[in-house]
Amino acid sequence: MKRKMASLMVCAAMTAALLAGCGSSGEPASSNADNQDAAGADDAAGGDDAAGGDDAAGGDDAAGGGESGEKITIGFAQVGHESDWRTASTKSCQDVFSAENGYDLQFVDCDNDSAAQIEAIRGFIQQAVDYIIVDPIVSKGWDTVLTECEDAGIPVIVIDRTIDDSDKYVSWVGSNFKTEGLAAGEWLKAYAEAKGISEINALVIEGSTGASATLGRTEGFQEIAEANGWKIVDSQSGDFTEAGGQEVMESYIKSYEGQFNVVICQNDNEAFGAMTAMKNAGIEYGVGKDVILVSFDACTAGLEKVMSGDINADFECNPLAAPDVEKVIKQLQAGETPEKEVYMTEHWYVNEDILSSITVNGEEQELTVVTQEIVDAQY
Ligand code: GYE
Repeated sequence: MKRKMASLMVCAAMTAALLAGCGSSGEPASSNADNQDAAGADDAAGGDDAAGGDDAAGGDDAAGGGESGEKITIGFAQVGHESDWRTASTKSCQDVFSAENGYDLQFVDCDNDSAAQIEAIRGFIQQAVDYIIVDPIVSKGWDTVLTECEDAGIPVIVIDRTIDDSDKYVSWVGSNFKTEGLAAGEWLKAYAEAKGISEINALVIEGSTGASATLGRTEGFQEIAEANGWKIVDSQSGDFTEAGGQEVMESYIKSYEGQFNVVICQNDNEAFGAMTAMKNAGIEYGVGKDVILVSFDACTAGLEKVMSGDINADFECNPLAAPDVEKVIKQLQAGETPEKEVYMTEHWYVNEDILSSITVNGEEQELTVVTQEIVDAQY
């Protein structure tokens, strides 16, 4: 209950922020940073520099080259536009780093192309932005370009997915994906026990290959599967998209019909695709049906499917990192050293009121039954 209240309060605060923020409109497009002036060209108005205005360091922007009153320029190399989660993440950044708040946001949608993402960052270096935000499509291959950022004196803030082969960034704000995978496993274990299901034959639809979100969720779930002797019948990438989820599920049905009783989708959009494939094949999934369906993200549309009983459990990944990223930038502006790692708060959502909590990493964590109120408050 306490966690639920906290969640609702955070959401209420976000709604207020969204209303106050008034979004800029970065178009999903190619990796050419030059045409991505998402924050608009009305920089001259910058009287009420919200980010710089209450700058503890005083007039001069410590990190930027700008004089007092100038906007803080941020280059944001976003993964793409593959999912509801991604849309919420982009909106969060565009709302917080708006012109009204004192920022000039250069937004680049990298369309899930790692090479394009590196080039976007090089474009930001050429533009001499004050800060770079990157959500790394894949976890490896970062040291060279991050060294270039360091040499240019541009602080890099990583959001969401992690970088595993370089530490040349000032801060990372995101989620513990392995914990999410462990939570899904612990929930399934407790749920199967409560329902008297003795055998688990699971199909996994993974996220994009090489993404830390995929690696962590896979590792966490596998750990619990191995410890309990479950069979993972197959595990393939659906690329975090609805079309990918449907395609993988269709091929799973061809190969394994009648041989699975659990489908684990590593995001909501894949779950929607898997639902379509199962529906078309006449396979019944969800609460009280033949196949237990588990998802990650818990965006609004995912929670609606939990409430309707189509998805049994959904493990939240919070996409609203931008307010925490802004805190990091304000600390840098003030000459302070931010935390190297900032973890988002998230919740585990279920349809049935039969288990109140699970134990993850030795810690008791609440399960929240989805209600309309919760759906309405979600991003
Ligand atoms: O789960 C998925 C998105 O990196 C955590 O990427 C993120 C994942 C999220 O496409 O929906």
